[in-house]
Amino acid sequence: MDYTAFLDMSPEVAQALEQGRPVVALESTIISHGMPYPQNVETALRVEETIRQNGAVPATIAVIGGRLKAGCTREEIEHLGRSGTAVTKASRRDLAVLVARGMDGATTVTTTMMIAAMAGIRIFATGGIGGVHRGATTTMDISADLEELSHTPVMVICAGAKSILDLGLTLEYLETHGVPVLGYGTEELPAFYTRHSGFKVDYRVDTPEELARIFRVSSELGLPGGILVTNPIPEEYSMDPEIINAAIDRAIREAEEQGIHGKATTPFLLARVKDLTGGDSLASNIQLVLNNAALAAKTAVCLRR
Ligand code: PSU
Ligand code: MN
Repeated sequence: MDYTAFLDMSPEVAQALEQGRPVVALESTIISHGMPYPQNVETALRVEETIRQNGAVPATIAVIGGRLKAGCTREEIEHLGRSGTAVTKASRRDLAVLVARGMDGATTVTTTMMIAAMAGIRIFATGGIGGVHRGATTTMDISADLEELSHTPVMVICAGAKSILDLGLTLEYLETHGVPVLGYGTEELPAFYTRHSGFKVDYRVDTPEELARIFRVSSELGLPGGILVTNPIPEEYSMDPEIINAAIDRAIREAEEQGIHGKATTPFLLARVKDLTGGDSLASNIQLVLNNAALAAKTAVCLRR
């Protein structure tokens, strides 16, 4: 197995890793499929800046012209944001075809974890992860993100999962597959736009030092999987649960009526929720990503010590 032939690290990321300096991975589906242009590009650049301000080097991950990129240039980020949904949303099953054909791909949590692990990056910040969809008992729609967390050793720092998903079943799935779910400063699983879901995380952790220690022990024990850190959206940016839940319920009904399925489901629901809440949800989304980037950078700094 020699994936290095397909992997391009930016000079800055390669040098940081070589010198043992902290690096944080970032996904690109959030750029191409998760937010509208130009807010997607602005946010991606602000997230990188936040990581730098907290002492780490950002590595935005994507597939560009069939190359696995660990560290995108400003131009590549602009290209991913401007092209939007014209860029293939790349999960694990897409990777070989995109590389073989020399295509572009916006990496999901799954493929960002894969490429981060190939590059030697251990900490990854994002907004929300995929999970078990509502109605999965008949549709079997379960995000590949959960499977990836069970076998790729990367710590994923997110704001929980959106209630477009069945959060209870998502936690059950993670438990079955041996993925620890940590709450940063909370015992409750945050629900992305809101700090509360009514579900408990496995453990509450209060410092980046402890997050780093848990990750290090997991590696030293030889555990194959990742660790999920759920970091609640800051109070001042959290949304009214009634407004957001009404928008989510309506988006799910529309998806069912229009027969949306497969990889289109998550982007459809995200876009509808954003439209139905008049852009308030986009503002919250941006803030929670910045919040996760800061925590990821601090954790990467501790992990290095
Ligand atoms: N959830 C969000 N925002 C996102 C995604 C999920 O709140 O941007 C994206 C992530 O890239 C995630 C992917 O990995 O959607 C999951 O897609 P699917 O459910 O098709 O596996
Ligand atoms: Mn799916």
